[in-house]
Amino acid sequence: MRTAPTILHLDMDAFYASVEQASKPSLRGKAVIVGGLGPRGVVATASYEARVFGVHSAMPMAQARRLAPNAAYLVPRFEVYRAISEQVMGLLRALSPLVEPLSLDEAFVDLEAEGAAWDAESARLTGTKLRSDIRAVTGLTGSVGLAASKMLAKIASEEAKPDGLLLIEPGTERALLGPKSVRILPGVGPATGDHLRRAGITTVEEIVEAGEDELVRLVGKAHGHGLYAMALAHDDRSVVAERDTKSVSVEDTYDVDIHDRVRVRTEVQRLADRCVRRLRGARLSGRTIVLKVRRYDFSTLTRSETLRGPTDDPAVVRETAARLLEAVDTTGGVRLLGVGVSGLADYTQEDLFAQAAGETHLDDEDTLEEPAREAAAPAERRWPAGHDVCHTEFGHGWVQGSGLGRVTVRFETPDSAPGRVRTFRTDDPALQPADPLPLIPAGPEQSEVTAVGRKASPGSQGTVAAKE
Ligand code: TTP
Ligand code: MG
Ligand code: MG
Repeated sequence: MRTAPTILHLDMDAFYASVEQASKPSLRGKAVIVGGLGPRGVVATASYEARVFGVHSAMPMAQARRLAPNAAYLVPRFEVYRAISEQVMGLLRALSPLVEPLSLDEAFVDLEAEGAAWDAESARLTGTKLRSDIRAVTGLTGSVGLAASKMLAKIASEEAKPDGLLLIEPGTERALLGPKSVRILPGVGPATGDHLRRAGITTVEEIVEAGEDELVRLVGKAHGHGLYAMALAHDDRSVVAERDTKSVSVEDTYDVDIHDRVRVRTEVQRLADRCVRRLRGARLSGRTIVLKVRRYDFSTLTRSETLRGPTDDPAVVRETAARLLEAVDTTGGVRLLGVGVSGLADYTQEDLFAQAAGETHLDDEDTLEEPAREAAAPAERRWPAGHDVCHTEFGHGWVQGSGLGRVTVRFETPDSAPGRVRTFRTDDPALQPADPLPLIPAGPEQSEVTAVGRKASPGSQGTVAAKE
């Protein structure tokens, strides 16, 4: 294990909810809950103000509504979270080539890789500067943990939350861990926690006291050794840049060229299913579906389509691959076919997104995986809570709620004062869905993008109309 606290762990504070508060001035300092609003929806996250009521991630939305009836309930805006995540990851990559993202809002960084830090003092300075850079670039807060191992760095950022930094000096790890609950150790969930408690072990210290043999006896060989090592603060895992897998794909080469178009289609479906099985096996999902075709003359084509969000749904991958195939001429015969998914995302996180989006028929338009829907949509317009809209007269705003043919919009922008609420008919032609606005007023290099974005929504009067 290294001797300097140069492994950094960053985790953004109440990430989705903070983004929503930064976007919507009227929600700052308020209880905000983001997640699926349909009957079986779950909470993705809650602002710290909402956590006071006991609301937390993965809780059924119905329960959250009972605990915090007056909170603002919003459907996630993934494209915004993803864009901000990219900004944050960019700041991390400027510190070191060794950045290991764990989810949209979280990553490990090895600060020693390129000399960003070498001892406690330089590590602290780097962590402090990172937090202020994140704030300047995104307008949001993230918490930083610094330690000599991944496990401790992550525990440190958790302890530092919200909006803090904690550095664990090498040599003090065991003193720090000792009195804490066993639940602080990675992999110790409620079940293991209960099991250990029944054996009289509630703190990390008590794990050490019980000894390795006793621990193996209690939780089995597989976990016992690891748990004991963690209790001693032994963790040698290194920071691994990126994921090993950037895409998941399968392909088949055929002994005899396939000429029959129907057979080609069937093969593509089969490959799509196999690809999804592999994707799911790796607990991943992805946004870009790739079809590869090698023809009789060895000419090889790849065609791809990027969906609006990550998927691991076999039906979606199959349909997309079939659509891609329609654009490929296979008349001379095919000797190889492949289907792949790239633009991979963390399944465990994105899966909850998928639920949040998929289960909310009425409120949620941000379906992750139906590019074809856009064409068919206009029949009945839907207004997901929290999503951006633009009104020809009142400018930019967001949907506060909808139902019974009415939609309520609050007109405000990230840099306006809290705005006013107005109600419209859901089919009011003056009201249109809009692109999200940047959280931080555009700097010189961004201004062009923003200008285009604003122009694209013709009636937008920006902040002027949103002010009371
Ligand atoms: P977390 O970092 O676990 O939580 P958080 O950023 O909301 O709050 P904290 O200050 O405690 O870090 O997750 C990051 C985002 O991932 C979160 O804002 C929403 C999403 N998410 C889910 O969709 N479902 C979940 O169960 C969890 C834990 C997170
Ligand atoms: Mg977080
Ligand atoms: Mg996180």
